[in-house]
Amino acid sequence: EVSPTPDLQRTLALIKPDVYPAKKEEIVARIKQAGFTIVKESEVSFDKEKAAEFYKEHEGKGFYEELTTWMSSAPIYALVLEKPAAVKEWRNLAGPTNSNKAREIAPHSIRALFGTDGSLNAVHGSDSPASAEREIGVVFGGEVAGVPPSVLNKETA
Ligand code: RTP
Ligand code: MG
Repeated sequence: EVSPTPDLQRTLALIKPDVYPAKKEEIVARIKQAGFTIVKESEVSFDKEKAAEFYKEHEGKGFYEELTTWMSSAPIYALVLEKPAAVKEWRNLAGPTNSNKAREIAPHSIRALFGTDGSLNAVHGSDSPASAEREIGVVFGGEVAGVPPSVLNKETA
């Protein structure tokens, strides 16, 4: 039998050092208001090596050194979010990468409301289901990554 929510997904959200902890409660409230289930959440601290692993897709880009230094400079807040189409839905709620552009074209987005510019932009969101699985594994370990158990159970029942 087909699952009632066949596109149920998980994604990784990070509340970045520019707004953590000051804006954490306001951002989490918006996440809940948008209908995401928070599967797991925790303050985490990246060391430089962990930040480099997390952002390895950007290795060699101009902003990579600054980004990994910044993301390992202070604690952040990580959340595994679950919802149908969670990857796309969380990126929509976060808004465009550059907070100044976000204020122009998505003024209610989290980056528009809480971010500063193209680098200091308040939150992270995985860019695909495969990225979400990898990133959740980097941050929380393998047990939270992958297909939600409820979906697996329905499909294999
Ligand atoms: P994110 O991964 O953080 O959800 O954001 P994104 O997909 O919209 O952006 P991405 O291209 O993956 O870049 C990752 C993060 O690197 C910083 N960045 N700085 N100064 C710059 O030109 C620049 N470009 C990107 C941002 O913090 C961005 O979120
Ligand atoms: Mg990205």
